[in-house]
Amino acid sequence: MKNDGKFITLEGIEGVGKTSNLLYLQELLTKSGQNCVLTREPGGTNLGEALRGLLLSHSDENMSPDAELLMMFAARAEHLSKVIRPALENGQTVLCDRFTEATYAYQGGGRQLDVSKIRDLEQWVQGELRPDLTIILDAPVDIGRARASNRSTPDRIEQEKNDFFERVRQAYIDLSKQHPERICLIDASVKLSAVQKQIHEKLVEYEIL
Ligand code: T5A
Repeated sequence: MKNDGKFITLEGIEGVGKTSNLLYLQELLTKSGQNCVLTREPGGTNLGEALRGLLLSHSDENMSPDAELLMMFAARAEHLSKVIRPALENGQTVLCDRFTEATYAYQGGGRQLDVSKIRDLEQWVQGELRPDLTIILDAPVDIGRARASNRSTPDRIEQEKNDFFERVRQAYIDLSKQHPERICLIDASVKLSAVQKQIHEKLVEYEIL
């Protein structure tokens, strides 16, 4: 695949500031002359947004962890084929609010699914494509949850208990250690301007800017 554009993803537990900082990233990259496409997972296409609705809405019937995992990748397959790959081939920079690292963190860490299942699906759906840079916004669970709860009522995943989110956070920290060449962790517990300063420094360090 011709892959001229950069693929950047933003990750972290609930409420750490992904949406706020995605807009900051867009501003920085646009100023530097890059043509950005902003998107999110699960979502980004009609099918993906419909699956997002099913994944995040409350239901009387429990969803099995395997069904949850497969729906994340079904949405991702559509997103890659309709939005991400075409934009990268067109030389655009793709800024995505969550991607496969979220699956490792939530379904692998949180739900404790076998990571080899995730790895197999990642290889099947993505082939060799991985983000050029993943920024993980890291903050203690109570800070993220407090910020998120100020803003909206909890969705199906947000209603999980603290130990679930502690496992998610730890899985993100582990991912940043396993793939330091493309995944970095920054401290998101500090005020927004201090988070943005770190993001700017990482873009320079990873030669995106
Ligand atoms: N999921 C997703 C999986 O389980 N597997 C997968 O493979 C994928 C792709 C998606 C859900 O799906 C799960 C994970 C999620 O549970 P989502 O909407 O992407 O949901 O995720 P949320 O974390 O729920 O997104 P939020 O919009 O709630 O949180 P954000 O985007 O991290 O936070 P943001 O920017 O909206 O900020 C929250 C509040 O905090 C303030 C903001 O102003 C806002 O009010 N804030 C700060 N306040 C003080 N200091 C700072 N530094 C601040 N930064 C932001």
